Amino acid sequence: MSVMPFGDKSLDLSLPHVMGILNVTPDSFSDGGSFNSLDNALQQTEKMLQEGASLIDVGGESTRPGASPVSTQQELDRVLPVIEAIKKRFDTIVSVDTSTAEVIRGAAALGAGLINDVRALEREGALLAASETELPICLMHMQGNPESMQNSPSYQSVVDDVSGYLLSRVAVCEKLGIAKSRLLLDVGIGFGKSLEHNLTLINQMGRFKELGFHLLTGVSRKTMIGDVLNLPVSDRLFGTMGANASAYKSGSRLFRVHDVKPHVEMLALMSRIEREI
Ligand code: 7PM
Repeated sequence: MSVMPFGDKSLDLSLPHVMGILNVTPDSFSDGGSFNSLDNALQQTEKMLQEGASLIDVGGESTRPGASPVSTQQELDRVLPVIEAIKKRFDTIVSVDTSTAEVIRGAAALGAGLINDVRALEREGALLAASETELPICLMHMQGNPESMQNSPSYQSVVDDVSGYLLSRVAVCEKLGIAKSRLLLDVGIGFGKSLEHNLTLINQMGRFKELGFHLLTGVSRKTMIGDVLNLPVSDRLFGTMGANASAYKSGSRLFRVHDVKPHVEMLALMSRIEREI
């Protein structure tokens, strides 16, 4: 048993858990912005919870390669009403996908249970805001910024560079009094990485498990799946599940996905098989 508190709830991270993606951006690349209203957001949330999601990840900033930045006010307006409505209506954990201090504070005040930051709390004020919430934090690696990160990603050794970066962020967090037990790590698939970099990180995910942190994987429908299979975003589910099954075998226990039901079922089998001796 390895129980981690997420605000008013907790999860046993010796078992796999699915985090359902709820994009509240008007330009979300694989849902066409169709959930960009409170009603649609709640309907999508209800469906993902019925399908077995343990958390709902609410994000209002598109971090798509080449995306332009959104203002703090825009992000607050998109994200906070959705978090408030979900916490009012459903008994679940809401994760907030943000790098912005004001959004971190606002989300925590509304009952969010996890801070999920693709910038690993590097933005001005984010570290202090996150530390004061006392919530768990997912630190993700990204090389560069969303506007230009896919132009020419390069590493000396992708595994050593990404793990070195994540450990440096862990150290910064510890300086502010954030306990290691509050931190989750994520290699950041697709964030300033070539296909080979992404494949190596998944192949070597055991190296990240050895660092002694819980791991989150976000590979759902990403370009690397499309590049291997030569398939559009709409046809990347089976490839996504292969990548996530591999990450599970290497110790990842949280899976950020669009397609909840197939992953809940796949992970139930992975987990049961692992328990048999
Ligand atoms: C448009 C393009 C919208 C790309 C969203 C995205 C991750 C994440 C994202 C991840 C963690 C996506 C990305 N990806 N948070 N947020 N890990 N922790 O493909 O891999 O969903 S946003």
